[in-house]
Amino acid sequence: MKRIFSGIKPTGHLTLGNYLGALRRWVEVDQHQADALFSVVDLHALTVEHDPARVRRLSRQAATMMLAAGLDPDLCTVFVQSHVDEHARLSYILECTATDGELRRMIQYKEKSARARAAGQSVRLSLLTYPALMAADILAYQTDEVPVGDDQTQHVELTRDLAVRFNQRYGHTFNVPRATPPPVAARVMDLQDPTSKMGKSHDSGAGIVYLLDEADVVRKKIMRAVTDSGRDVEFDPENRPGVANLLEILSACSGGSPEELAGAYESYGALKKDTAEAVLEVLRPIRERHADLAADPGHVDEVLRKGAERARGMARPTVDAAYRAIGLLPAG
Ligand code: AQP
Repeated sequence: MKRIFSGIKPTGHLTLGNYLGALRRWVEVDQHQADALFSVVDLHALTVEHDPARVRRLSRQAATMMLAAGLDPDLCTVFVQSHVDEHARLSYILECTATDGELRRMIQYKEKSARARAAGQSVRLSLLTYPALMAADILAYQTDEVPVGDDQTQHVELTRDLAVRFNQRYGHTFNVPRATPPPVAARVMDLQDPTSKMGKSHDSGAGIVYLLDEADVVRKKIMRAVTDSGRDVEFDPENRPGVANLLEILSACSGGSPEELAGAYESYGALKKDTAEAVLEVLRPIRERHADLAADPGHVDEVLRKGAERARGMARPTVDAAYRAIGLLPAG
C-alpha cells in the first residue's frame, strides 16, 4: 500500500484554500487509498514571529478542523509534528545533505525573508532551513506521495533531490516521493488580491474565507471579491484572475470545469452568489462536526496521542538507519 504524508501549519485559522487545495482530498481519497499520515506541523510555525500561546491554541484547532473535515483516525494517522522527535532528528541530517545555495533559492524563503526585513524584523535561521525539516517530515515515513497545493511543490522537489543525493552518497535509505497537486483549486487566490495565494497567515482578512466563518461573513466576502474590469464571464487566469479564481472555487465546490461554468453566467453578481452558496454547502457539515469536537477536547487529545505513538514507531527505523548511514555511532 502506498504511503502518503502531508501537513498543515498552525499559523492561522484554516482557510478555504487549505480545504480545497489539501484537506478535502486527504479526506475523500487519500485516507481510503493509502497508509496516510496527516500532521499539524507546529515546528514550522516557529520560523516567523510567533506568539507561543497562539501557536498552542491554533495547533489544537487545526487538529480539530482536520477531524471535523472528515479525517478518520481509524483510517489514517493524525498527529502533531513536535510530538514525534524523529522529525527534528532527521532534519539535522538533511541540513547536512542540503546546500546553502539550494535553500536560499526557495521562493517561500525569498518572499518571507523579504517581508520580515521590510517589517523591520530579523529573519530566523529556521526560515532558511525550513525545507530540510519539511523534507524530514516526508522522508522519515518512506513516503510515496505528498498531496499539497502547488505553493509547496518546490519544497517537495527539493525533498526529492535530497533523498536521491543521500541515497547515492550513503546507501539506499529513503524512498523518493512525489508531489501530487489536486486537479482543481491547486491554488485558491485571495479574494481581495487574486494575484496572491489565500494564505491563513496573511493579513487580508476580507480576502480570506476561513472554514469557521459565519455564513453571512462568507457571503459578504465572496460578494465583495475583487473582479476584473471586463464584463463577460470568461475563464482567463492570466488576464482575469479575480473571475478565474471564483470560477475555480465554484468548480471545486460544485463540479463542472471552470471553462464550462464560465459559459453559464452572464454577470459577475450571479457568479458570486452561486459561488457563495456552493462554498457554504461545502462548509456546513464541517462547521457542525467542528462544534461537536470542540466540545470534547479530551477526544482530540487522545487521537493525537495515539497518532504520535504510531508515527514514532513508523519513523524511528528510517531515522536510525539514516544516522547509521551518514556515519554516526549507534547508541549502545
Ligand atoms: N490558497 C491555497 N490554495 C490551495 N492550497 C493551499 N494550501 C494552502 N493554501 C492554499 C495547501 O494547504 C496545505 C497546508 O498549508 P500550509 O499550512 O502549509 O499553508 P498556508 O495555509 O498557506 O499557511 P501560511 O502560514 O499562510 O503559509 P505561507 O507559508 O504560504 O505563508 C498545503 O498542502 C498547502 O499547499
